[in-house]
Amino acid sequence: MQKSILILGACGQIGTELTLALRKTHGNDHVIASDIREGSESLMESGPFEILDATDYDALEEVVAYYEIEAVYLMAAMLSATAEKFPERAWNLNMTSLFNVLNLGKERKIQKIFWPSSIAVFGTNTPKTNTPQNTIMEPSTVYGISKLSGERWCSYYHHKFGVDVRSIRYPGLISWKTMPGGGTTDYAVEIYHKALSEKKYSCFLQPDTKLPMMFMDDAIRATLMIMDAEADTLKVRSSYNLAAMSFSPSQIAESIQKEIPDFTVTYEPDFRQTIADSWPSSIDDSEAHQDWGWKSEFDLERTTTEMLKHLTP
Ligand code: AKB
Repeated sequence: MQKSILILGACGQIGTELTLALRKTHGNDHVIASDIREGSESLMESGPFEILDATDYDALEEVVAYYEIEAVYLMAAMLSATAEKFPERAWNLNMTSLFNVLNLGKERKIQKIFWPSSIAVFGTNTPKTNTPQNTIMEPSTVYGISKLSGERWCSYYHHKFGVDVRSIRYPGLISWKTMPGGGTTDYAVEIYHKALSEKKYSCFLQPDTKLPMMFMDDAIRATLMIMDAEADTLKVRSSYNLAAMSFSPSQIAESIQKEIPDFTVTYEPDFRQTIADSWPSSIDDSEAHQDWGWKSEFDLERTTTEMLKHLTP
């Protein structure tokens, strides 16, 4: 009998598209979406869904046993900006959910785990451009601290208990199906919506703040690729650097203005500026290229074309 896949946090920005992509490959009935709230129509109607809190070990164990789950994608997390407002809740959600899934792996109740890390693991003392895989890591945000700790636990569970956990350090993600929530890179999605609805946008970062970014199709493809890779090709068991493009708010504004010439942007940096200033502006992802063949496909121009095409009413 074909075993199933469970997505925790399936209604979020990545979870929604990941669930739909996995359902396409593995069949709708074998990909179980779960979250603490219901999601989009396409997600809810295309396959099984469970209300599930990823921090509740007993409930999670029950769903894993019921559906004969083989692989878990843990996409539930509190992102950087919200985590600064609720540090203990962020730590509890981000760490308890990870321990729950790692312990299911240790007890051989599941065989494979995907857990997302982030460029937030880096800090102000990290080399800012072409940031290497292994470098100084001193995150200054609650979210970054939880992601760096999580990476160390993934590596520990892999080496000590043989848990097959795989991870990517996602850059900021740009998508049109589901809005992001609570991140510092969210401006790069909001800006497209506002360009179309109001022809103006007030950006919470400065015009020249360059950050690593990726279009969602690339992010989903990378996630499926690392999960399909042969276990022994994956030399990094903390989390892989991953890159596609880097741009600043003024550069994304310019690329939108090529299509909507009267679009204007004003800049009113808030507390998220400090978070963005602590992150790299570009990432060296050569180990992902070497180990599992990663190569991005979407640059800023192509991303803008896709975003405006899909969001235009
Ligand atoms: C955030 O901005 O918090 C996230 C991230 C870079 O991990 N998008």
